[in-house]
Order: sequence, then structure tokens, then C-alpha cells
Amino acid sequence: MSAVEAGAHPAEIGGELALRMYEQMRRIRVFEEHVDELYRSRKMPGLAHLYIGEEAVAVGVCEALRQDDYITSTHRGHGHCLAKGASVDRMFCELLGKEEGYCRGKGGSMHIADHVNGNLGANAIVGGSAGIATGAAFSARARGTDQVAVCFFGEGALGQGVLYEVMNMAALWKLPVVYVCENNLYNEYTHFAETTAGSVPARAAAFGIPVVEVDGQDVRAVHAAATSTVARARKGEGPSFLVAATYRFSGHHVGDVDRAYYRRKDEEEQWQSERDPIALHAAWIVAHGIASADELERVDEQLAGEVEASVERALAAPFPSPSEVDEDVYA
Ligand SMILES: Cc1ncc(C[n+]2csc(CCOP(=O)(O)OP(=O)(O)O)c2C)c(N)n1
Repeated sequence: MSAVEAGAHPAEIGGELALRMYEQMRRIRVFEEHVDELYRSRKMPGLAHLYIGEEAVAVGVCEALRQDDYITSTHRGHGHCLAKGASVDRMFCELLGKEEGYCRGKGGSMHIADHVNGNLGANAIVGGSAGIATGAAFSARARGTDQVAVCFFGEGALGQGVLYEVMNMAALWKLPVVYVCENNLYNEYTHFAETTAGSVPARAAAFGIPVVEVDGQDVRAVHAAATSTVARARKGEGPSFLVAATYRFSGHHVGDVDRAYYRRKDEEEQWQSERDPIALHAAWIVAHGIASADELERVDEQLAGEVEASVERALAAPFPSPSEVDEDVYA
């Protein structure tokens, strides 16, 4: 791999993988639409940061991983969790504060971890998971396994020093870690051009870490880029830095409804109508004769039913007993 490789080449993928990636992206989309609705109808305590629009990044990357590979996530983490295999039921239970949730209802949206599937957790601290992912990669090396760690982060984390400390170590020690920068253009309510000096790929290139820049709305391109960077890490050739160009279709969080003061409505509409990763992948599936539009619609209907049933179960599920209020809580 060259120092900076512009654009991964979408690999030819089989129909089974193409359909699985479609289904996974749709599952995330429907899940997130319900989260928004739960917030608006005041059934969900607290806030959540929706991943709608960015689904191809989590799915393209996680489909290139094994179950025992690690990921670390962010405050915008539902898509990463689901793409790595988390249970929709337990995710909704966690968001609604229920006992069956991943943190027994005490963590909420930004603290979901799923160790069985290698998900070391969401993280409310911007850039906070870079050290955890690099540590997991160090641990895999020390234990002599061939596991890989993927660190998802937004471009806002490029301003955090820890990222540069750990990239330095990962490069020196050839650790099996892939840094995945999801550049959705905005750090909260500020365009990243106002917070980020110089060039994004140059940051990793400075450590001799190979960079791949990819269209984050193209799930097959993301998958191809992830497959090559993960293979490189697994072979012991060291870290990579993957920059995925993407966009969040809704607000910074569910309560960020009036956002015209920081980004134009027509910009949002253009991304939604022309760059929706699910619509783009669906069109590709149909054009390649893998499934018809009707068949995809049936997948959508089945998923909608499953996720709806899961919300209903979570709403009816019990809260933890008040006597457990100080259990599993660390300060
Ligand atoms: C260390 C730290 N500083 C500030 C914040 C407040 N904060 C929460 S999200 C966010 C912006 C994050 O932008 P980015 O990393 O690009 O992720 P995105 O929200 O776009 O997915 C900020 C500044 C925080 N959570 N942690």
C-alpha cells in the first residue's frame, strides 16, 4: 500500500455479502428512526446521536472483521454496535433504561459495549477510544493472537492529542489496528474546515501510517478498503488510517432540530436524495441482478416488523430494581 492511497477500488463482491450489507444498513436505519421517535414521544430518557446517513461505514468495515476482532466506538455508536452483531432487543432495553440492556439500563446510548462480539464500547469522550483500541491491538500482539482492532472516530477527534500518541506507538510497534475516521463534515455545530488545520491524511502519513481515502456512502468501497487494511494488520504489517467521507443526515443529536444556522437545508437535501448509502447500494444490487426492487422491499418490511416488535418488547420490559442502583457503577 502506498503512503496515501486515494480511493479504494470497489471489489467485486458476491450476492450473499451484498444482501447482508443491505440488510445490516437497513437494520441500523430502522433502529435509528425508532430511537428518534422514542425521543420525540418522550419515552426515552436522555439524548442519542443518530448515525443515519453513515451506515455504509460501520457495515462496510464490520463485514470485513471476525467476531473476535475488536472495535471501539463513539458517542454516535448505535451503527457500530449493530454492525458488529449486537442484539436489537438489548440495545433498545439499554436506551430505555431496562434491566435487560447491555449495561443493565444504567449506561444508555453512549456506553453500550458488547464483549461477546468484540465491541469494547461506545465512548462519550471525543477521541477517548483511540487509546482503548490501540491497547486492544497491543494486547492481541502480546497474547499472540491474530485479532485486529478497529477504532472508529469522527473527524472532531483529530484535535485530540491521544490520537497522535497512540498512532506513534502503533506505527513503531506495527500494532494490528485500523483507525477509521468518519468525516461527516461537522464537529457538533461547526464545519470541520473551521477546526482542522492542514490535511487529514497528512496526519497519519507523518507517522508512516498508510492512508486510504474512501467514499463513505459506498458500502462496497468501504468494505474493500477495510478488507485490505484489516488483512495488512492481521499479517503483522501494522496500522492503517482509513478516511471515510460521509454525512449525518439529521442533527448532531436527536434534539438538534433547527440547524439552518450552521448548515444549509439544501446541502442536507442533496446528500439525502443523491448520496443515501442504502439507496445507492439497493440500486447496485438491482442493476447487478442480485435481487429485484420487490425483493428488497420485502426485506425492508420484514426488518421493519422485527425492529418494531423489539421496541414493543423493550417498552414492556422491567426496569432494574431500585436496590441495584449502586451495582455495576464505577466512579
Ligand atoms: C473531549 C471532549 N470534548 C468535547 C466533547 C463535546 N462533544 C461531543 S460530540 C462533539 C463533536 C464530535 O465531532 P466528531 O468527532 O466529528 O463526531 P460526530 O459527532 O461528527 O460524529 C463534541 C465536541 C466531548 N464529548 N469530549
